[in-house]
Amino acid sequence: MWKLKLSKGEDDVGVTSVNNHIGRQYWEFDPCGGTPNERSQIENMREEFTRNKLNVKHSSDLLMRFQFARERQAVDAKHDDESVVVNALKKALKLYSSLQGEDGSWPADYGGPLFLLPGLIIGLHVMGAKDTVLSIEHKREIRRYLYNHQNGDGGWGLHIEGHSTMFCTALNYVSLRLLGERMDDGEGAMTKARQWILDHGSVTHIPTWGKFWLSVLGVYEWSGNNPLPPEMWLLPYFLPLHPGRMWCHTRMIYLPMSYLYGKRFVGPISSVVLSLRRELYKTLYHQVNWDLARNQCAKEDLYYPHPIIQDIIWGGLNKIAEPLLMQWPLSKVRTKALNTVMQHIHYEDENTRYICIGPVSKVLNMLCCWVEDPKSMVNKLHLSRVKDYLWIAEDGMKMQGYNGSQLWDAVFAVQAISATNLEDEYGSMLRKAHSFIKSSQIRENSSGNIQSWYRHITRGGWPFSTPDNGWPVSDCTAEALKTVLMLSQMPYDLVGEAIAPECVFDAVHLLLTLQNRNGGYSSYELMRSYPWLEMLNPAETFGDIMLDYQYVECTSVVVQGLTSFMKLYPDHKREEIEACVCKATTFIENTQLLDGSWYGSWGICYTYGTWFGIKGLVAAGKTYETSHCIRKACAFLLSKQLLSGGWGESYNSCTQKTYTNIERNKSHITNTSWALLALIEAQQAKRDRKPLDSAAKVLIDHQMENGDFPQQEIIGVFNKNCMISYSSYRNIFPIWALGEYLNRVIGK
Ligand code: LAN
Repeated sequence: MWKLKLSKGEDDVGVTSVNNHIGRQYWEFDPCGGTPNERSQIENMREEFTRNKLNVKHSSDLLMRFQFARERQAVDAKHDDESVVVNALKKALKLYSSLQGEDGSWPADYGGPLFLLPGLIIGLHVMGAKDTVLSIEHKREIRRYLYNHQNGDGGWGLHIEGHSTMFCTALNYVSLRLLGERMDDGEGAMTKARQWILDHGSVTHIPTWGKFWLSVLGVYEWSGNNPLPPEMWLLPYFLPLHPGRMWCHTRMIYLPMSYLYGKRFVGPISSVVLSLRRELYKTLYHQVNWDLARNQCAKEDLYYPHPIIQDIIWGGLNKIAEPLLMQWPLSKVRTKALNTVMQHIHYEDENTRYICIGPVSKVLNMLCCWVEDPKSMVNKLHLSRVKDYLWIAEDGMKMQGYNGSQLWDAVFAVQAISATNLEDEYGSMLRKAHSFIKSSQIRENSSGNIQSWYRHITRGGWPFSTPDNGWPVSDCTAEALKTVLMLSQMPYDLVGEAIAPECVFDAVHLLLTLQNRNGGYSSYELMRSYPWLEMLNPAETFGDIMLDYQYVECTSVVVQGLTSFMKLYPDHKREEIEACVCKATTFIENTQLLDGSWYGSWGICYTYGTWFGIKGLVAAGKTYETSHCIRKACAFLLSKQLLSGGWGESYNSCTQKTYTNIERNKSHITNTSWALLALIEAQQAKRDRKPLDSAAKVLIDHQMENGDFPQQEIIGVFNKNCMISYSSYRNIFPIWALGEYLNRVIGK
């Protein structure tokens, strides 16, 4: 049976951690684990998922929840004469406390995208490490996952709820082949997938990231790729297109990509590779027109079509620069560039303890290290961190979008629990979470002269996952700051020792250095270049990837964090903080859209953005009476309330940039909670309580017997077009919203 391991690291010899692995989560297979009855219960969950796979795409994280339920006492709801809301909350808190790990975090599934596993499988296959890292059980669960998320038409979407794309269909088909599946399975899944690929123009029409992976594997030619010159890293920093100025995720992905491209690296040509060359094309492999294929892309994948200027630039680089750089004497420049790139890769690996900033760069860096030196010790360290990205639920084993969402979920959870005002009963949850949050802060800057590695300071920041990841995020830092300050005001007996003031000051310092000139906050770093750089975004499937743009979410949370800090430490950097908050508030006001909403970039979508918009303005001291922005925002939210009393926003809102309801006007508990929280914050109760009452009723009606809430449609997003799971939100946000409702609406 699969078992989730929390905060463990002793098995991985040589793997280091800055906080003794607190918050690390990974799955291990124990052949003797569980009773036969338990194993058959899990099998039933899996069968149930597969039976329903075309209707419900989102798994409910049942394996983790099953394990925790087994380890804790069974939860039975208390029925007494307390009000319905208090009862619902107590049940919800009790259930959620049973889902908290010993380390104080709430482990949860952070899957959703379907382009991540293929990178890992291709990478491990090329390195010859597939069988070392993936046991038979891993492979079985990965196959289960891939089949479970195949669409009815035979293809795979960019994420679990998306329409079929060439990118994910071709890469997942290839993954299944590398995992030993046969090409021809009659009328089966593989045949259908291959038919989908051939019907949509074959893999010559896969987007650039797909072309890249297939080239590494040896089933596509490098000449069919647009250039990714590593020499970019040798350019002077003042140029706006220097990679050091790009969004850190894009930079850290194009870094290893440029290494493999610069080397034209191709993995070993095996029989399955040769067979794939026949399976994936409509013509013979040696007859493919690679130059034409460079710019081909299936329409299903085309979210961000290339502007003409890109075709001109890539064409020029491809025809003129590349041939020169591959030959003496300019090949010396190439060698130098490749060396520089490799140094940056090692720097990132060491400073993230081989986790790397994200799932794509993790696999690419690992592959580059292996290409550089297959015998190096570094390979082992990289392989030990692969499991940090793998998660298993009833739909099978997936690769997550990050090494978890540990810190982010914990800070929201603490705020949700506190909002209920029932902490006396659930104080132990807060105490454990408190210590978890304190030990997740990043205590040091990255090594060496950080500027030469294009790194911002990191000391005092909080990451999205664990401090071993080493990359603080502005809103994670501010959300954590707010949370530890709130906890520091609570009784020691209830929540334990308050955070040390130096740690708080470091966080504030970091936040002050992260403000952009016009007041807004980006995700990880300052916005280092100009928006026109987006014209050079080569990834057809993702929007807004070139720069670390400014976001209402990040800006709002910083305003909230700094204003709560000022209340407790009125003398510390007072003027600086006031100026910062003032500029940030203006940024929030200026980015409100005409209809009164804000576009949320990391949650779906206008309900999420508007919740942050309102919260930020309220934290800055604005009210419904004094701010027309808040008035407009309330009117916007009320206009989107469904007849049922809830809100339910489809992920099409993010891609299409217009508010769209989920099909059949279904309400979604997370959207409903965000809207309810926003309206309460804007003191809707003083004006008209009815919309709040009906929203609260929707939440309560959705609650299940055991206090849990159902997993509904996917609720997170990135780069406009890819959705991602936040599996704790189904508990956190109904608790938070009902808690506020209890204390600020009913209690009034
Ligand atoms: C995340 C996850 C967390 C998220 C929030 C903190 C919620 C947000 O408020 C700021 C941005 C951030 C940190 C974020 C950025 C983009 C990430 C890292 C992700 C959505 C998780 C996965 C995604 C990453 C870019 C995936 C790799 C793929 C690419 C297309 C570049």
